[in-house]
Amino acid sequence: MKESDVRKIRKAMEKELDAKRYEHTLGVAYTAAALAMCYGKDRDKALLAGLLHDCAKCLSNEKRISICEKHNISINEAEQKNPFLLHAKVGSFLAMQKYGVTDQEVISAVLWHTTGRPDMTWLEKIVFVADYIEPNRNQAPNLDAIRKLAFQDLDKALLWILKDTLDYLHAGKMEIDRMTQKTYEYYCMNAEEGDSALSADADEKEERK
Ligand code: DGI
Ligand code: FE
Ligand code: FE
Repeated sequence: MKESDVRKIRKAMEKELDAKRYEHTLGVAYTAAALAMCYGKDRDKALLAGLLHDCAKCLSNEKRISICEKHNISINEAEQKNPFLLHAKVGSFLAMQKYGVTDQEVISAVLWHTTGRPDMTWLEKIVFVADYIEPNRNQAPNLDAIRKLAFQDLDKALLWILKDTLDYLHAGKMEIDRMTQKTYEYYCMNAEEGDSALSADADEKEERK
């Protein structure tokens, strides 16, 4: 996407979102770009995905549901009970249809930014993490530690965010989307495998002595 197109999308977001959501959006875009730089990835893609990730956040639930119905976008049980969750699906649809994005990686990063999914792409992870740690955020627990971790070990930061999010949802007795739970389980297993790989390494070293 050309620089002028990105500028247009930023202007469109400024119009489409309320002031606070726009500030958050810029925070996510720049944080995602910084993470991309840190991990040697495409910072323009990260910036664009960050800019668009909440593009459907300031629509009414009625509007989100009507967009889904009109375009045959399925609504799951959790989304039915909490239509705000639909801002991710509807956002990815609008990124394509309204904002002219053709890059599947960007579209997918918008789609999965709220629940995550197992085996996320680098861009999905970066947007998911940036959404949680961008500088305007101040509510979540462990933010200082997670912010630091994000630039050291992206998968570990992801796991902490999923864990803290699920704790928060359980505490508030909120409906949990199956995908949020599945993502958490996947990255838990992933971390355990990583740890056992590490301890296997250590055993091997021990044997070689
Ligand atoms: O749109 P944002 O507020 O920037 O961030 P987001 O899209 O990650 O949404 C954050 C909220 O979504 C946060 O309060 C946790 C909530 N959330 C994440 N997974 C689930 C969920 N809420 C419900 N009810 N169920 C989920 O599975
Ligand atoms: Fe969001
Ligand atoms: Fe967001």
